[in-house]
Amino acid sequence: MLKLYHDPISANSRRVWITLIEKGLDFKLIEVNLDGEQFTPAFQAMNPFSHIPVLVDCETTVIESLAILDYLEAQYPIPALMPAAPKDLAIVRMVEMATVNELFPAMNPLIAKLLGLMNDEAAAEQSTQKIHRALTWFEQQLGDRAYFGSETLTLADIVAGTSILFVPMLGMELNHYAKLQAWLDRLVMRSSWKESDQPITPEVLEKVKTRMKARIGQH
Ligand SMILES: N[C@@H](CCC(=O)N[C@@H](CS)C(=O)NCC(=O)O)C(=O)O
Repeated sequence: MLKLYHDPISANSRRVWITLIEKGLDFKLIEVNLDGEQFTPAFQAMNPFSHIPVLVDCETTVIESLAILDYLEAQYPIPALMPAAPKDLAIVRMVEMATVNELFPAMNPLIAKLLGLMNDEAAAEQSTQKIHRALTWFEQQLGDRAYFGSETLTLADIVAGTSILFVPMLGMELNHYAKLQAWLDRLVMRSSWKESDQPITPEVLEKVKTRMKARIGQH
């Protein structure tokens, strides 16, 4: 059986979790306690970089969430979560990459602010502008279709959706992005999203804050 090593509050591992559900696969979730378990020899034998998610499929171990999604799509092609037309394929890849390379880094300072770990208004404003730029671009890529590059769900929806979901929590409304808001509403109605939902409670925020503080050497 497939095994997913994960943390329920990680957007990086949730994208794999949702893909496994959408593909209708049998899998076992193994929670990794990121307060140190990722540095054990047993875990590092799977991922020397000490990061979740890790997918194990019999003899095959795959790290890096986007590589895991590609593996799942190729190994378990039905239902397809990738469009076939070159232009649509490009949209899916662009949206995946822009999520991890543009949106995520822009969100980090605002997450630090939300957690009370950063108090630089100029940096927060700059992040807000970068997020608006990203959201405008995402909405253009969506166009009038139900999903990115397709009328059915794609990997881009899973990758972008699990990240854009956090934007309102950072104090930014999606009101100006009607198509994106409608798309997000469609996503969260799916059973895969409901099943993998982890409410962001004050306890969860505290856990994230403690971990971030430890990483940047504050106590
Ligand atoms: N590029 C990696 C990023 C994975 C990643 O950053 N995982 C975080 C959780 S979201 C992690 O394992 N952190 C543990 C640590 O930093 O010690 C991917 O997409 O899989």
